[in-house]
Amino acid sequence: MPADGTWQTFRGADLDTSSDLDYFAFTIEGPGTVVLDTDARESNFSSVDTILTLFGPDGVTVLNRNDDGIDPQTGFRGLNSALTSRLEQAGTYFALVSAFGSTSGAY
Ligand SMILES: [Ca+2]
Ligand SMILES: [Ca+2]
Ligand SMILES: [Ca+2]
Repeated sequence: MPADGTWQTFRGADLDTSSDLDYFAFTIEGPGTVVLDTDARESNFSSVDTILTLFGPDGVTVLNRNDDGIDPQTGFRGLNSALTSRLEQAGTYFALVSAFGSTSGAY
């Protein structure tokens, strides 16, 4: 997940129910671009329809949000969310993965 060419992959993440909220924290040491994506449908993990929300270091400010995106690695287009954000300040940021509607499952 973190910026500057480092891919970090979380495997086995799961929205157990449609109201589950999964938070991921990551820290950057300077300005950079962060790329986030979910692979539920692309990788046939499940049919969950993900939503990604990126929060600033205060954990409250929404910096970016995506429901249906384009995978930055593969170009896969669908209900999996993906987003790219330029972050100007060092700090710990938070990404939230949640489910659209009544879907749930691994992503
Ligand atoms: Ca979960
Ligand atoms: Ca979606
Ligand atoms: Ca991907």
